[in-house]
Amino acid sequence: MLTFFSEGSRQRQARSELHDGALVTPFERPERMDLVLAALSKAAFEVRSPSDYGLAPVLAVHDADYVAFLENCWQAWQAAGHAGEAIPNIWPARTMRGDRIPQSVSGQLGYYALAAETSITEGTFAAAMASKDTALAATDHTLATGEPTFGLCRPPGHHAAVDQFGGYCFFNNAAIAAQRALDAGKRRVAILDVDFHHGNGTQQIFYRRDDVLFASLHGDPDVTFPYFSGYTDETGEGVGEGFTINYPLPPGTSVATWMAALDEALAHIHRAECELLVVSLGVDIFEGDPISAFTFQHVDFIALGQRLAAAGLPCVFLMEGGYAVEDIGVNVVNVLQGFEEVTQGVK
Ligand code: OKP
Ligand code: ZN
Repeated sequence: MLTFFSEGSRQRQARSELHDGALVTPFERPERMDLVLAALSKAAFEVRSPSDYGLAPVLAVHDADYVAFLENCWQAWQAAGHAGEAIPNIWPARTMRGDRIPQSVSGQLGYYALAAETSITEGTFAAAMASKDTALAATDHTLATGEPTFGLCRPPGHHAAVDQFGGYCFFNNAAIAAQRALDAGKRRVAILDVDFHHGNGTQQIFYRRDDVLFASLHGDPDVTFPYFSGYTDETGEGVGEGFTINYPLPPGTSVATWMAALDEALAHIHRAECELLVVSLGVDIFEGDPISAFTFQHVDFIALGQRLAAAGLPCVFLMEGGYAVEDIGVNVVNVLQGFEEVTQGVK
């Protein structure tokens, strides 16, 4: 399967993630990409660089003030004389005002962040730009050829909302891709999010729309990040009612139960007459993932790819999470090869 990857993704070199009450080396680290690239190369996948699509496709789903904040944050943080990486520590919480965007970068970080684990650093904006270019190039290739395509996006995107970053995400690559397909003439796009964590950002961007169906299988937010999104009663609003569907599953959920939920999600997508499938491909559903709690083995990722292919839609895979660093390459390749086995009739 043709893959797109931008070397620009390496420009995010964050040192700090707030985890378990300590600043640790981020789980979302550049080595993840090298391991996926090595596995792709071993499987003889062709990897191409995306072109530069500029900011217009980003502004089609994100607010301009948010994008400007991300672009300027690191410089403002340094100008303010802070020693470490830019990390929020105050929010417009429920008992305070949410209608003010403070002048100070510290206040702005709280306004535009949805969580505290994700720092902003020198190359963060550039890497986010590279990541959305990867998503757009992959989408364009599928739109032009009908062939499945893999976008090795990094940083990931599914937690990024219209005007908020967090959960390692800055620009919502899947949302940018889906909007691109609509702008190219597709009438309805499905985004299927199989990452362990709920894609709250993707859901929020399309919550009141019926041209993008968002379906997600994830750890029950009652006990799992992002805690405040991903429950079954979130089904969309207005014309978007019925175009969001969530399958929260308890930690330790068996692969058989997970696959049954996947089949329900695919049936829902089928009924909605979608013309393109964008898969938010998080492989943190792997049993060995250090920050997740599902039970996928290597071989189960092949079955996942096969089931996705059975949906019979043109398909764009976009990388989201996956942190069991040694294993993410094989897990990603297994999904893509499982998919190709079905679409190409290869065994
Ligand atoms: C990003 B993606 C562990 C708790 C979770 C943030 C997880 C972000 C996941 N300290 N912290 O969905 O894979
Ligand atoms: Zn995840």
